Amino acid sequence: MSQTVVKPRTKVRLKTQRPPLWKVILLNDDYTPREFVVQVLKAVFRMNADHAYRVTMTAHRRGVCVIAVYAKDVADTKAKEATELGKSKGYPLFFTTEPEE
Ligand code: TYC
Repeated sequence: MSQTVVKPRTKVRLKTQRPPLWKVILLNDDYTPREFVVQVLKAVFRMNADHAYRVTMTAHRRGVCVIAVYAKDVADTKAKEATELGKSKGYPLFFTTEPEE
Protein backbone atom coordinates (compact mmCIF):
# COMPACT_ATOMS: atom_id res chain seq x y z
CA MET A 1 0.00 0.00 0.00
CA SER A 2 1.41 3.42 -0.99
CA GLN A 3 1.28 6.43 1.23
CA THR A 4 1.43 10.10 0.29
CA VAL A 5 3.66 12.08 2.57
CA VAL A 6 2.93 15.77 2.70
CA LYS A 7 5.94 17.76 3.76
CA PRO A 8 5.09 21.10 5.33
CA ARG A 9 6.66 24.14 3.73
CA THR A 10 9.35 25.47 5.99
CA LYS A 11 10.58 28.50 4.04
CA VAL A 12 8.34 31.48 3.41
CA ARG A 13 9.24 33.45 0.33
CA LEU A 14 8.78 37.15 0.95
CA LYS A 15 7.56 39.08 -2.06
CA THR A 16 8.45 42.73 -1.82
CA GLN A 17 6.15 44.72 -4.05
CA ARG A 18 7.33 47.95 -5.59
CA PRO A 19 4.65 50.64 -5.90
CA PRO A 20 3.62 51.01 -9.55
CA LEU A 21 5.22 54.05 -11.17
CA TRP A 22 3.41 56.73 -13.12
CA LYS A 23 4.84 58.81 -15.95
CA VAL A 24 4.43 62.57 -16.04
CA ILE A 25 3.98 63.70 -19.64
CA LEU A 26 4.45 67.22 -21.00
CA LEU A 27 2.27 68.18 -23.97
CA ASN A 28 3.21 70.75 -26.56
CA ASP A 29 0.98 73.71 -27.41
CA ASP A 30 1.35 76.72 -29.70
CA TYR A 31 1.07 79.48 -27.10
CA THR A 32 3.15 78.86 -23.97
CA PRO A 33 6.58 80.52 -24.31
CA ARG A 34 9.50 78.07 -24.17
CA GLU A 35 11.17 80.07 -21.40
CA PHE A 36 8.07 79.66 -19.26
CA VAL A 37 8.00 75.88 -19.80
CA VAL A 38 11.66 75.75 -18.77
CA GLN A 39 10.89 77.80 -15.64
CA VAL A 40 8.05 75.43 -14.64
CA LEU A 41 10.17 72.31 -15.20
CA LYS A 42 12.93 73.76 -13.02
CA ALA A 43 10.55 74.79 -10.24
CA VAL A 44 8.24 71.76 -10.06
CA PHE A 45 10.45 68.91 -11.30
CA ARG A 46 13.76 70.20 -9.93
CA MET A 47 15.49 70.06 -13.31
CA ASN A 48 18.60 72.06 -14.08
CA ALA A 49 18.47 74.59 -16.94
CA ASP A 50 20.03 72.24 -19.50
CA HIS A 51 17.73 69.29 -18.74
CA ALA A 52 14.65 71.54 -18.68
CA TYR A 53 15.57 73.04 -22.06
CA ARG A 54 16.11 69.61 -23.65
CA VAL A 55 12.77 68.32 -22.33
CA THR A 56 10.99 71.47 -23.57
CA MET A 57 12.47 71.11 -27.06
CA THR A 58 11.56 67.40 -27.22
CA ALA A 59 7.91 68.21 -26.41
CA HIS A 60 8.02 71.15 -28.85
CA ARG A 61 9.30 68.97 -31.72
CA ARG A 62 7.50 65.68 -31.05
CA GLY A 63 4.30 66.88 -29.38
CA VAL A 64 4.89 65.05 -26.09
CA CYS A 65 7.73 64.17 -23.76
CA VAL A 66 7.85 61.83 -20.77
CA ILE A 67 9.59 63.97 -18.20
CA ALA A 68 9.74 61.86 -15.01
CA VAL A 69 8.31 58.86 -13.15
CA TYR A 70 7.00 58.88 -9.58
CA ALA A 71 4.56 57.06 -7.32
CA LYS A 72 1.01 57.90 -8.49
CA ASP A 73 0.17 60.53 -5.86
CA VAL A 74 3.44 62.42 -6.45
CA ALA A 75 3.02 62.26 -10.26
CA ASP A 76 -0.57 63.55 -10.05
CA THR A 77 0.31 66.35 -7.62
CA LYS A 78 3.26 67.59 -9.68
CA ALA A 79 1.34 67.41 -12.99
CA LYS A 80 -1.51 69.42 -11.43
CA GLU A 81 0.82 71.98 -9.84
CA ALA A 82 2.72 72.51 -13.12
CA THR A 83 -0.50 72.80 -15.15
CA GLU A 84 -1.87 75.32 -12.59
CA LEU A 85 1.26 77.49 -12.94
CA GLY A 86 0.57 77.79 -16.67
CA LYS A 87 -3.11 78.47 -16.07
CA SER A 88 -2.27 81.26 -13.60
CA LYS A 89 -0.48 83.06 -16.47
CA GLY A 90 -3.23 82.31 -18.98
CA TYR A 91 -1.23 79.63 -20.84
CA PRO A 92 -2.66 76.28 -22.02
CA LEU A 93 0.45 74.41 -20.79
CA PHE A 94 -0.60 70.87 -19.88
CA PHE A 95 0.93 67.98 -17.95
CA THR A 96 -0.75 64.60 -17.68
CA THR A 97 0.06 61.24 -16.05
CA GLU A 98 -0.21 57.60 -17.09
CA PRO A 99 0.88 54.29 -15.59
CA GLU A 100 4.19 52.83 -16.68
CA GLU A 101 3.79 49.42 -18.35
N1 TYC B 1 5.50 75.23 -28.73
C1 TYC B 1 5.69 76.36 -27.82
C2 TYC B 1 6.13 77.56 -28.62
O1 TYC B 1 6.57 77.45 -29.73
C3 TYC B 1 6.73 76.03 -26.74
C4 TYC B 1 6.35 74.83 -25.94
C5 TYC B 1 7.22 73.77 -25.81
C6 TYC B 1 5.10 74.78 -25.32
C7 TYC B 1 6.88 72.64 -25.06
C8 TYC B 1 4.74 73.64 -24.56
O2 TYC B 1 5.31 71.49 -23.74
C9 TYC B 1 5.64 72.59 -24.45
N2 TYC B 1 6.02 78.73 -28.00
